[in-house]
Amino acid sequence: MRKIPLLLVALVAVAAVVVAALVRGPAPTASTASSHREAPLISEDPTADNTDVYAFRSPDRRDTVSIISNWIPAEDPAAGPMYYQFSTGARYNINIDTNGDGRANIVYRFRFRGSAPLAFLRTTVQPYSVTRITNGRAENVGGGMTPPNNVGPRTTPNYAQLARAAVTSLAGGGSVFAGQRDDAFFGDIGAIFDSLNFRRFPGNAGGGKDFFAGYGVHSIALQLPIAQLQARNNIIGVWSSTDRQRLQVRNVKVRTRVRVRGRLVRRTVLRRVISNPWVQVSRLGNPLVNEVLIPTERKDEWNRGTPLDDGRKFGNFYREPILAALINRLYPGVVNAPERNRDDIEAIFLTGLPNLNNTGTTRAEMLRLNLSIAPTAAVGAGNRLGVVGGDNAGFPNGRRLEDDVIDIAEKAVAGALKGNAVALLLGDGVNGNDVPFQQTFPYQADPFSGFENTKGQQKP
Ligand SMILES: [Ca+2]
Ligand SMILES: [Ca+2]
Ligand SMILES: [Ca+2]
Ligand SMILES: [Ca+2]
Repeated sequence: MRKIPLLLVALVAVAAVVVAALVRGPAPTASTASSHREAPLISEDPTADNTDVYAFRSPDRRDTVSIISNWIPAEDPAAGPMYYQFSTGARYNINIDTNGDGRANIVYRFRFRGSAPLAFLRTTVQPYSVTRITNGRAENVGGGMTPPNNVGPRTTPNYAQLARAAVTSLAGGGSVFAGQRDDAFFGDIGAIFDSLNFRRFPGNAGGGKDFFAGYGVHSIALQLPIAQLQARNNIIGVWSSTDRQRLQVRNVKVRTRVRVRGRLVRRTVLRRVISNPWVQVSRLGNPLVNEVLIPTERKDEWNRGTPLDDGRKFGNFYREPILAALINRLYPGVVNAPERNRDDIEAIFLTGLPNLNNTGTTRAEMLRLNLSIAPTAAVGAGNRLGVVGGDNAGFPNGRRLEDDVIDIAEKAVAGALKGNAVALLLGDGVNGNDVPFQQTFPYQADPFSGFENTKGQQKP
């Protein structure tokens, strides 16, 4: 009997190692930024790391909303032979709240299978399934195949055609795409993390270097009929999340009969119970929340939480943003960002803006989109500053690919909506994506090929 505790200790020790391995995932890659590598644990698990979420009314199909969620930060298109792919051990979720209570009414859940290797390359297609969970009721609504990653003209010729062929229909309406894309996010991360440095003053004067130019992401894109969502006041709240399975080993006391010297007697014994519950390891609604509003020691907790936790546990970080204090410390007497009572920041992220996309008094961090506001005529044609620039079809009313959320966030945190004129001069000098977006679903550009290897340059 004395051996059992030792065995259990050994098992728990092994389990702890396995849990650590499961939750941490594969080796880290070099990159940064919107929600790319923003928290300690998730930066060690890139295939589960949500980088950006977009939600906008589709300019070319106005009766639909497009929701795009990206994972795997800063994919170098030339990084073979193990090219990037969705994790087969993760659940990828797109969550939609349709009644403003901060809880998802509709979840689109994606599971991916492994890809068969092509000789020594791993860049063939990945099959996937889509489950739609409506108020807790799950139904399979289809699935498809990712296109391969864009390796180069000899391996993946006619890439645009390969990618287009990967768009498929969902049962009950809507379209879906999953696979590698050019990262639509843009920004001068190198300057920003150098203590909010600027290459040219004032910050919005251009001259920034787009860290993300030439890099890809793995993307899940949905296009859904607006009528199907039945959203209260036509406003939805959107976020994406990733789950992984944890290996849990517990010792449970059980009353049972055991044989002692030939006789059955009642004893309490320890029994090992092994389970594999799903746990959320990453989430993302609005851009830059975990990145700049939540302090580092709380970022992992934030990734495990729900939108309602933002009101309950993190509310002060919205009302007293650490970025405002940082701006004032780095540029004393210049910007004078208001540091307290930031009801404007709270409204943008937690309740929605009055007369635009407010969903009531429940404080929950979601990307809110008022679907009754008409989209711009074409993809990429909106004012990059969105609502701050007088264009209500853009961030923080949903988020379009062209919305310059770094400039908007810097201006907003510095007090643009509170009448601070200096705030309007802030920006990182990168005003748009390095390549044009597509005018049809799934909208983000085809990824650069590994053969092109043009990181930081324009496509030829
Ligand atoms: Ca992230
Ligand atoms: Ca709800
Ligand atoms: Ca890009
Ligand atoms: Ca910018």
